[in-house]
Amino acid sequence: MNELEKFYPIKDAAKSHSYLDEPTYKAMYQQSITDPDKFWSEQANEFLDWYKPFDRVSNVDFNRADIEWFKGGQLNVSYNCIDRHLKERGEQTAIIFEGDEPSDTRNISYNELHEQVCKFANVLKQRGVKKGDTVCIYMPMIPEVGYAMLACARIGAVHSVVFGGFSTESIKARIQAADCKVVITADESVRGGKVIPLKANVDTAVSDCPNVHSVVVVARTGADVAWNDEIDVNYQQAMSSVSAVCEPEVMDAEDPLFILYTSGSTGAPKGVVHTCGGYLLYAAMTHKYVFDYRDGDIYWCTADAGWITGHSYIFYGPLANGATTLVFEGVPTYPDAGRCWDMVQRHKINVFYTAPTAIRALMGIGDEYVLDKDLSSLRLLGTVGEPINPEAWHWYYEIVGKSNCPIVDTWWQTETGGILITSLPGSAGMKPGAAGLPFFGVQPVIIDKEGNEQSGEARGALVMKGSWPGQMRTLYGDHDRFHQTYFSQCAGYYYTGDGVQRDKDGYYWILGRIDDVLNVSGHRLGTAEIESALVLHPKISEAAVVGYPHDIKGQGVYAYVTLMHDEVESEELISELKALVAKELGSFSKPDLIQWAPGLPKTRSGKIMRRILRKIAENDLGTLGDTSTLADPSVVEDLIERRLLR
Ligand code: 6R9
Repeated sequence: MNELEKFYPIKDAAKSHSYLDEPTYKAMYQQSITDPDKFWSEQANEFLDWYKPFDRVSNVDFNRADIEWFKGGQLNVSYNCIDRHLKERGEQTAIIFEGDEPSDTRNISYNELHEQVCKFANVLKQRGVKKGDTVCIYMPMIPEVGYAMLACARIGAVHSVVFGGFSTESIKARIQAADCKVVITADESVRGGKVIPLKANVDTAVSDCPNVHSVVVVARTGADVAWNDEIDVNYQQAMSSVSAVCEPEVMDAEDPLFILYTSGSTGAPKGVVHTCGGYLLYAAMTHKYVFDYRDGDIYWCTADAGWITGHSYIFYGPLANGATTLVFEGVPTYPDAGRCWDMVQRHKINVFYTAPTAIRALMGIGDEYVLDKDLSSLRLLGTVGEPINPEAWHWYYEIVGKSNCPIVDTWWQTETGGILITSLPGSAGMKPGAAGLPFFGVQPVIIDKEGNEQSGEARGALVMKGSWPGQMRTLYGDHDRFHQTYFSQCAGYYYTGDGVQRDKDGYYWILGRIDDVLNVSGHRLGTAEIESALVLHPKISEAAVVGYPHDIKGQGVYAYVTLMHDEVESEELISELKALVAKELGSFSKPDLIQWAPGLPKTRSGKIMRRILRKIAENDLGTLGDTSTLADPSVVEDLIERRLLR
């Protein structure tokens, strides 16, 4: 049967658990489109506590890239995620922490979370951090990363979390771009038994960041690290001497909450800015409805805090809803491939949310690691980050979920703040590989190459009509680039950069990026950044990077490199290039395959024809397409000759 025709109806268990049956979803969706201000005003008052009510629900002009929600309203995000729960659930576990070693686990109650966050906020205040200041967080997945984020939110500082796997160069670039004066880090992080020297990386980075006056260091492993008394602050010591009282700062709904850097198709990473009111509402509301979250659920999202999924669905969404959320330091394959299922069994996880790349990796190792565990606590499974291939979907559904748990395939982006397209578990059946239907207030539109809206079954570029509260507001320090990137491609719409297909039932099937952004293991990598790193090597004159299908990672990184005149090809040079990219960008950006390219296919205006390079990398030579616009069509023959996959 054609995959597009496979359909898994909603099972009774999902129906009876769910908040929303199909008619309720449809009615609410309809209301969210026909009377959005009334709809969102009600939701904002249901989900959040405000110090002062908002004056206006939304004020949006996509032509000018001006987006505001809940203007005039005042609130504090950490108050909404912690303080307001204390009366009813102070002793309830807010965070279950499990370290890299399975024996290292502990529970943090809402009371304890409150104390830690207040103290941490006071430590930051002591170092001079004020409302509006930017703070860089470069941490392992330990509870302190959540304390740090919430402490910033409490005092109105804007955090910029940098993934702990990023290189020294990436941290430096992000500290400088957001002008952070304070960095929060740990001595080391441990993942899968391997140690990453976070503090040493920060030391190297801040040696080029004269504005950084404080580096707060959490002792995770207790390793001996270099210490500079002038700027380094011992977290544990500082926490022991500050007060546990810290009043939350009153913030405007549109004050920035955080910056998160993500890769674009060109140039430097983009500092996506989210604000307090709209973002928190959208994270909380999607967390409740998409995961059918109920009080008492044990919820686990395996993402890292360095990605938007960690922000919205480990910390902000779940904590705003008073949930118990699991923070995991390790990796799914350590000590063995049964780690996740062992954790599900031990912590009685009800909702499990992960990425297709992890599912594929675990599926490849074998069913025995799943089958010997008791997974009966699981009620719902989720995926995010890339399209899930039907084979992995079936494994997840049948072997992990025992054909009893709905799978929510959630499509969204750093820019969207929360989930925009997914089949809500109690209101729509599932199609393996399809993201599904739009969430409330979301109006997906498919446009063709000329920018015309397509109706019914269609294929084209995915854009959004109208705004939703979780939408990003700007790119930090560069509103023109924000306008240019997202609102100039198709006037009046938000341009997602993804290709999509809509089927006869209105389900959306994401086809992947249209631009030059790769999706490697669910991580967004800009080809331009990898190319820039490669040409830093003195022996390389030019580089072009494309993706190719990779069994586990979804996409692998395939680099074509051109040597400087008189330089020679060698295996050593290949290793040097891989190491160079790892140093500049982090190891997951490292090319999987590097092909020598004496010439690259270019148009007469000098644009590299990536379409052709992609086909050669994929060994898909039958459909190279038109090469007539190339300045020198003979380079293509040569590249085909040298291709690495056959
Ligand atoms: C949340 C997140 C965004 C890009 C997005 C798309 C891809 C994410 C997906 C998916 C198919 C899904 N993507 N979820 N593709 N199905 N369920 O991943 O944010 O890191 O910004 O990446 O990821 O291409 O445009 P981000």
